[in-house]
Amino acid sequence: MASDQTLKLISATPSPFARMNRIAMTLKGIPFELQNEIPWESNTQTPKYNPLEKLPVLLFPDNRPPVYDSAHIQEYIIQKYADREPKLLTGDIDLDLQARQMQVLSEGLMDAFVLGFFESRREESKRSVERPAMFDLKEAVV
Ligand SMILES: N[C@@H](CCC(=O)N[C@@H](CS)C(=O)NCC(=O)O)C(=O)O
Repeated sequence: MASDQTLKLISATPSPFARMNRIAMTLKGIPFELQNEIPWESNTQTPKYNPLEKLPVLLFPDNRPPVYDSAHIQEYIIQKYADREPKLLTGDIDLDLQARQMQVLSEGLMDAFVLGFFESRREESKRSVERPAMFDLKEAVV
């Protein structure tokens, strides 16, 4: 149940970035309120909190500056709630380096996928003729 003390996550249901933070907060049992948005619609709140106008954004109940970018939010969750299981990282710097490497790679792939998704939805005449074939989702999905 949301209260004035609850963290709020600006999210979109299909967003793979927000999903990582939602899973982490849910696994750790951190109470939070979801504010679902469609980030490219005119009523999105993201420009108020993130100059890059992207979600997810984590909002604090005491009006501290919000945190944006899923990786930073994830790092905050892991460190702030380090005493809660599951730990999500091991505390071993070399093992955690591998986990973070995988995270960076996944985010890079998701960035490319999201950009490709928007490119594939543009009017045919406006789409880049040099776009990689993987950006044609019909081909990529099949
Ligand atoms: N690097 C960012 C990427 C976030 C991202 O691309 N979010 C998408 C939704 S899945 C978005 O808000 N796009 C809005 C836009 O590009 O205008 C992160 O990890 O938080």
